[in-house]
Amino acid sequence: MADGTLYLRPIGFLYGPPADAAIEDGLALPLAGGPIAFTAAVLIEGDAASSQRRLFTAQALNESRDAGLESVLERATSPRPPFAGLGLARPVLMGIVNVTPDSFSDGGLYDETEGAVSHAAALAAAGAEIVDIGGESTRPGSDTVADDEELSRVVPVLEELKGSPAVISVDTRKSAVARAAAKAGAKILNDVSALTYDPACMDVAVEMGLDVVLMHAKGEPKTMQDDPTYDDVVLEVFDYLEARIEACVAAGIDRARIAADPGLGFGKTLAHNLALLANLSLFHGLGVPLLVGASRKRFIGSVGQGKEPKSREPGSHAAAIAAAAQGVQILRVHDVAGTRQALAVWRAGLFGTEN
Ligand code: 7PJ
Repeated sequence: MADGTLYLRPIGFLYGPPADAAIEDGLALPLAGGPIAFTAAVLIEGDAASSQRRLFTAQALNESRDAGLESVLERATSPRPPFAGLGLARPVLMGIVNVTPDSFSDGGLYDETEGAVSHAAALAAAGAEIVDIGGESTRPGSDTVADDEELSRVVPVLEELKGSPAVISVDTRKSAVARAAAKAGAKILNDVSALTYDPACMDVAVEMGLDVVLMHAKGEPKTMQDDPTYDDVVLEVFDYLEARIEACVAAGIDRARIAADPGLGFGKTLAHNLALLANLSLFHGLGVPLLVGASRKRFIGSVGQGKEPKSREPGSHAAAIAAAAQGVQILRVHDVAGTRQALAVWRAGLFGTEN
């Protein structure tokens, strides 16, 4: 069956008791260890330039395991160890805390620090198991921020969050910020450049024992939305993330400390974002936990008529559900309480249990 590279896109999901029963009977396979099961998969053979797709039932996959298929099946179905100490059987929410004044600022102002700290505490209280602290805007069109400025925004916030019940993540591309953040208690380095913008980030992650989120982005924030093109966005993003995972493992980062993120909105058109969203299950073939950040992004406004970012919450909840329904383990969101409610009711409706 396998000559070229194989990609597996699980589809036909089962939730709750029928999932367990179907796995038991060989009619379904566990998605990243479960609790979701898949009853079929699209097997994609080839590369971004040219690929063929064939649909298989899980039963057929179970029966025809040649070497190439076996390895991708193993990665897509094996249980994931906890990430940054957090179990992944239910979606984990990462609450977003921006310490990025839009207007002129001296950085690290008392009000700004206190505002970020109390927002982080509120997100944790609302159910965020991770809070992600960022001092550099990487939105489309944004400029880079100097190391000192970013440090003065982020470090005082982290210092005050010591003892927080949530795991602290720092959203940065810079090794100096990552190192200072780790010293101030951050456990996760969330790098939208997948540790490429500042290669010394790799050493910091190894040295400080950080868990890392590797995100795909095409180009720099300043220009990334200037007509991004791909032959096949899904396969290209997959290949990139796979290469970055292997580079990190080769540099000494334990595979169990790595999560991967397709990077919605980072060098992607509306069509690219929707292709990624609709094919998230394929990324379980990376063999690591997945993180997705759709919250309030422009594509949600395009699909769902939301001009203002804050008006994009219902669409953001729906995107979180679309990701969770494909087994994505970590969701990066602004509205933790609202997303939590949406996910709880979605889960209740599919799994038939309260939690
Ligand atoms: C993401 C992020 C994302 C990860 C931002 C925004 C832009 N980190 N940092 N994934 N987005 N891992 O929140 O709109 O999607 S900043």
